Amino acid sequence: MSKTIIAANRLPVKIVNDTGEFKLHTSEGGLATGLGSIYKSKDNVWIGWPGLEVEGEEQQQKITEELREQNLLPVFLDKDEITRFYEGFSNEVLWPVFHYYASTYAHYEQQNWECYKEVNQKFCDQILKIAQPGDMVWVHDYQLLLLPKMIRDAQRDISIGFFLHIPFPSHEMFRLIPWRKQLLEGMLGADLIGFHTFDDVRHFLSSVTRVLALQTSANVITNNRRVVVAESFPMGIDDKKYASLATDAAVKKEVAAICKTFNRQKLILSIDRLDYSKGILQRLRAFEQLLISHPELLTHITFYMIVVPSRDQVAQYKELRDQIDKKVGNINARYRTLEWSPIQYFYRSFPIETLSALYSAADVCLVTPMRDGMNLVSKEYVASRVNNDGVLILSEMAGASKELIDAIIVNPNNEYEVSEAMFVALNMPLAEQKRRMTLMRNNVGKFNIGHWVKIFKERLDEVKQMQRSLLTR
Ligand code: GDG
Repeated sequence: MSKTIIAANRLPVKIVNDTGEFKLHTSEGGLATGLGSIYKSKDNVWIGWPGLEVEGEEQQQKITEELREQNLLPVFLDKDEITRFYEGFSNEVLWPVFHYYASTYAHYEQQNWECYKEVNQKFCDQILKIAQPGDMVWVHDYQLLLLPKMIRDAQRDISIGFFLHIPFPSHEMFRLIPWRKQLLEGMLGADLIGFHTFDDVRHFLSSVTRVLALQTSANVITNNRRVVVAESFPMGIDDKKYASLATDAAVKKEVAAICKTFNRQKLILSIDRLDYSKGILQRLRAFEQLLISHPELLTHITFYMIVVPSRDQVAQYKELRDQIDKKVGNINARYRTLEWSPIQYFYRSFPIETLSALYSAADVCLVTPMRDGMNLVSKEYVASRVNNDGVLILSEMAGASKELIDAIIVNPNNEYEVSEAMFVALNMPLAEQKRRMTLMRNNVGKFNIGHWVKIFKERLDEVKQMQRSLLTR
């Protein structure tokens, strides 16, 4: 009986060090939910880093045993690997280059590259301990670009799928990376390579032909006489979970409390991880522009901005946080009154119930990344609007803008356009809100996370069949 092995940088659980004792917390992330039906059944396994340094073999052994009961297999990383593989290479080379921030934020260091290779090999070694011919391995994201080839070289008779959760940049960006050739070769170890959008596929194919001089026909690449397919699979969310949270009694109580606090003010909401790609500073400037252009809105609107701490060991992220603190402080100091503040800013994470209450309470959701693979927050807002009202403002640089075309689509670099979009959204007639939201809700409901998992797996099976039929010709 063949099995499915999922490999991602992080396990779908978080290990928390509770004063010397390690405790497991389940993750509510979209990927964990979507792949839950796979890794929890039969002999299937999810391999990944538990998100924390665990010292000592005894402790590691104990955690491994606990995780095994949940079909999880840990790859432990030491301090040096966290610094070099995770922070140094994944987040200071791949993340900035793939989000078009090469010149500002990328640092190319040979030692970090060496460590990136070693950690990918560590994942491979774990997989090879359990993989049998006929199994399927589904590798996720930019931290593991080399893994498909490593597995392929060691074990040929296996189905390998790869999915990139962040954008794939244009060839002009990608070619800047000193190790571009090895990275592409690594990805091409897979049989099926998935991206969120067709543009990502296009960029990937263009790099494959220019950097590796391989032959492509439409979206099929011929690599060493083996065909590899690159295709777009826009990731969805668990729409039913957000719809049912929105009608949950406890969440409704929270919504009522939020509405009472803000009286009859209109709420604009944004939720992001701390990241320069999310356009948080530019969004704040657009909000300030709104207050300048439309002073009649003062005291009638509140911008509720949640920024979730992320990668705060990396210097650029600390700096960004300081800049956001300063900008929020400036705007609030300039426009606040005794009873009112234009921005309610939170630098922490919240339980999903609170997010749901905010999605329900917000008249406008502002999602304006400078670049984003997909952006699930935009879809979660839509799924939460069970009354079909509310307005989504969405950056055209987010993968989600290719699907949620009934949002107000903006260029996040154009602060005037974003501020005017906010004005339009705050004044949009209910009938128009409902028309747009209904169309978007249909899309989010139809192309949900279950659909995403299903079509990726089916397509991988088809690619394997195509490879076999080509061999027997
Ligand atoms: C990467 C790509 C792509 C946020 N704050 C809290 C919280 N969240 C949850 C949201 C949402 C998730 O985190 C963020 O997902 P995004 O898609 O918006 O962004 P990334 O983290 O950058 O994800 C992205 C995604 O991968 C999937 O492929 O869409 O483009 O960059 O689900 O709800 N969850 C809780 N508390 C919070 O305070 N519980």
